Amino acid sequence: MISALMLLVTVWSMATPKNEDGSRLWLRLEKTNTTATVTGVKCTAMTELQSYWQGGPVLLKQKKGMPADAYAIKSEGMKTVITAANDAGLLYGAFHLLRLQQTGQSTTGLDISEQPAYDLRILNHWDNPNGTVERGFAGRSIFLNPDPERMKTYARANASIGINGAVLNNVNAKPEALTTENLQKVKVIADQLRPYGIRVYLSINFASPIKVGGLKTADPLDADVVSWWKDKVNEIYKMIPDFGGFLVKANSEGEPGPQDFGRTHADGANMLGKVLKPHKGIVMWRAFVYAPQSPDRANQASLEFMPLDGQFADNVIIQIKNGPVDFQPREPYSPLFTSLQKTPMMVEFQITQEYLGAANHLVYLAPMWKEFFGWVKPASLKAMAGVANIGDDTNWCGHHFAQSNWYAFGRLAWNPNLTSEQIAEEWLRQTFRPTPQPLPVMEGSGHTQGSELSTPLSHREGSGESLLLDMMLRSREACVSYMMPLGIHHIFAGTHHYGPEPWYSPKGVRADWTPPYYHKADSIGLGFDRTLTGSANVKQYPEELCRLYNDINTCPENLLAWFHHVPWDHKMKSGRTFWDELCHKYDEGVREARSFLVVWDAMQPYVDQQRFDEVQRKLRIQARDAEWWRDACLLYFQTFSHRPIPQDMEHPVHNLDEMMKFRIPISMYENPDCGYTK
Ligand code: GCV
Repeated sequence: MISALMLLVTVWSMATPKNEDGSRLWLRLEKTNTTATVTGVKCTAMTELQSYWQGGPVLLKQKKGMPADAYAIKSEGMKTVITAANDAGLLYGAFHLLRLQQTGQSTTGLDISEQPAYDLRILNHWDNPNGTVERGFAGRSIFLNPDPERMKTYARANASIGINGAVLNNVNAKPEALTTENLQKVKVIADQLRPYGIRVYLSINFASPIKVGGLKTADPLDADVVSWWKDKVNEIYKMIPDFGGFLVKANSEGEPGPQDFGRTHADGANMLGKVLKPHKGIVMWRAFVYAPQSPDRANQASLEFMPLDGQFADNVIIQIKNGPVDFQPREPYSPLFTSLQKTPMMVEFQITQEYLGAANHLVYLAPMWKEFFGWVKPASLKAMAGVANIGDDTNWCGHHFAQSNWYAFGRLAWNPNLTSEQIAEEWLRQTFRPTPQPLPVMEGSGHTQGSELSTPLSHREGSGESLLLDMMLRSREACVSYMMPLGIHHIFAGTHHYGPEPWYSPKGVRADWTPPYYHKADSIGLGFDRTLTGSANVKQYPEELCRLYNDINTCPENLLAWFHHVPWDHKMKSGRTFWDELCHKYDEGVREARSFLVVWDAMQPYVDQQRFDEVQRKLRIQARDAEWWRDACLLYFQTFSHRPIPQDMEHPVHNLDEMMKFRIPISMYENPDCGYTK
């Protein structure tokens, strides 16, 4: 280990970097002293390049007929020509060029053409009118009193990775989102974001005609209701001519919807689609629905939406979470993605780490999103949405490394074929390397896939950058291992979802909001039987996958307890019993989390002190939390398995009864200071 860590000393920067607070995100190019020569179309691309470009002259050219937002960058002698059909395309081209400069790549001999995979690359902010952010772990809403400088950085950061839309408020939408007073605030933000190609959208409360308009009903087929929405939409477009449209959470978790009036999701969505259509607005209608009485929550969305396939208007897109339950550390894909045939769909990823350690754990999410794209063809989707992890914390995301998830989301929405490695490497170089230093040679480490946890990170060789890269790539799998390996899911603390509470089951709480509903631990085994003889959820998948998942001997082991009630003595591929394997997985996760700390500690000379200290503090919390997760889950499940913890692993160091009494006094709007520290 020592030799590996010493190696990095030789390759990463030697100068001690100045303290940084993370407020500049990955946009750390210094303004140039002399204005760069940029000619052609006068737009934001020009001002960006004039301020930050250090190379030769650049010409910005408009070319009709190119796809919207696409661009070409070509070197012509000393000059670089960026061509695009619209200002946004030129801006994306400019940021591409700046990225090359910032990551130390060649900026000559260029012949690049890029086109986004999706027209709509959108952040969903879950911000409330009082400034709280649901599942937000980085402070309060940036939109409450939008500071122009901060808005500009937000807009630049988004544009630099191709994000072109922002839903400004929580899907649990307060009706006041649509009051004239609020719309005036939205207009101010829209004006600030427009120069960077970002359109604003709003989440709406389906009962707004009653709550804001004073009508007696919000029935989507009622003429007065339709006319109220028409007037409201006209009012919005008068203020914000390029307003993007509405995001709707309807008949879900207590939110109102068309079913309250005996209508379907299609009736509700199409009514809104129709009033937005003349303005070119769209409706993003969420498929996140589940009923308390359902024996399997994972079945619910397909049951409600499949009968409506083909009934949605052409400016309605069904927004579906990547998995069938709820942003768990690992889920299979939501079967709606392969079942809906005649309905435009978009995926909703969660960038904020509601279920992945909030802003305390370093978990790089690109591997999780790439896993989804291994199941669902990118081309089968119309758009990509990500629940933002942004707040008014100085470093925007609460954890310096959480910025990489915002970055990765944007890059994947632009090009889902990029690899997790490519994106992490780009981000690391821009975020931690001082410029314009040459990049270190990447050698020796041989990048791993996220699932290969066999060689501890702290025993691997490589440059500082490659060790950090490896750490990022392993972090999601590590998190799955120490939180809920082998297909276990939703065993989180009741309300804030931070730590483990597999036992949480208070009287009166909906069963599907308690962990025992999902893990079903008993003397026989552990896991949710979703086979054909269980909830039959496997049947919602294409035949081949159905067969694969249905058989306990062919089901991928990392989804075993998702699809099966696995007997404690079930033989795993490793030769171990399921119980022993579970114990080892948890322990492997703990060891991984500890190794991140070792790697980071070795970075001290090469990272500025402030960010070094802040990340180190978080990694310590993560390592302790990993231990807490392992101990709580294994000791609790042991009360069902009645089997010993294997001798060849570290044994729990905490007491179950004490962990069961432990509470973190936080709401769903806060990041915990730490987890269990006893
Ligand atoms: C915005 C989960 C979260 C809720 C969230 C909901 C949703 O249930 O815990 O905070 O509400 O998903 O995505 O609508």
